[in-house]
Amino acid sequence: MKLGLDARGGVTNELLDFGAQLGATDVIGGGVLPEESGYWEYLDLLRTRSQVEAVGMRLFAIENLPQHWMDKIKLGLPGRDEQLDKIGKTIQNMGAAGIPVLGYNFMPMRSRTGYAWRTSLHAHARGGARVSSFDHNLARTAPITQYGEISDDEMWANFEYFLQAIVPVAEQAGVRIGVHPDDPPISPLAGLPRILRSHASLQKLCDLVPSKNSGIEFCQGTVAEMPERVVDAIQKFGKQDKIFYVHFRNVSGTVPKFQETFIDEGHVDMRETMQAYYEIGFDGPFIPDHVPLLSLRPTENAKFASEAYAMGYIKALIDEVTLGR
Ligand SMILES: [Mn+2]
Repeated sequence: MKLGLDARGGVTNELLDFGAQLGATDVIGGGVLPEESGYWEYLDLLRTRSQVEAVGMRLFAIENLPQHWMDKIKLGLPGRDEQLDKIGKTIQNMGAAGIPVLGYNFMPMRSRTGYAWRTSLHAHARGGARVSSFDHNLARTAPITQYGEISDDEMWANFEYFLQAIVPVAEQAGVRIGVHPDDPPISPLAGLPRILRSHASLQKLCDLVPSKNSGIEFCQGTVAEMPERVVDAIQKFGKQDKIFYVHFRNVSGTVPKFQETFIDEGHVDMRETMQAYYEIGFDGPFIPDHVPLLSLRPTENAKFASEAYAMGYIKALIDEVTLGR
């Protein structure tokens, strides 16, 4: 089990030094450019890997394809086959460049602040640190989007179409693709279904197009927003080798209403979950996710401090569980 660095916003040398100094060994990267072509070039991917390895870490995964590379696939619109071809090209290029995992999602909407759909960005964790929250009562009146209302069955059919096209490419390229559960795990929102919202739906994904190259980007925070027990999901999917890497964060409450918290103040016992990963033989990286923003200035420094708190906590749990200290 390894400490990972969250470089999803872009791999920079400053961030890599920060991660290496905190003891991270693996990087979850993102922000590979350019985006206009609809796929990533081999050489851009290889250079990102080389940049990470230059500081002694490993580029474990690239997380998230730009939403406009996948929107037609997700919504079943004309033009989806062209998008599928380009995603296949990205996966082939990742394999050639030696990047083993692609993290993606099948969430139909992306807001200005990201895929996680939140009703407030100004909730407070301990001491007034800023976090986001979700209250379904506030979201029930969300206007239907330009895509109208789509059923669960249609969305599953779109997902199956995606997997049938892409999983064989991933197998051929030696790349594993892991999907993030829908955050928040509740459906529909604004008329659009959110299909990966329970342990049963994650199992359905695993069984739909079965492959050792298709699994889960296990966002423990999102799983903790589901009413079921997090430890049960770790055991269930860990034993099937479906957990590719982990977003290790905590929340308070489950759908229909929850808020994000510091790693050590939500409703999930993080020590117990770390023990569960260890016992099922999980060997991948853990990265922080949605860390509460500390009230420091400038905000750029606060972001580093907020990440560092979570990373130190994760490393201490890994050391305690694996080394007994
Ligand atoms: Mn996540």
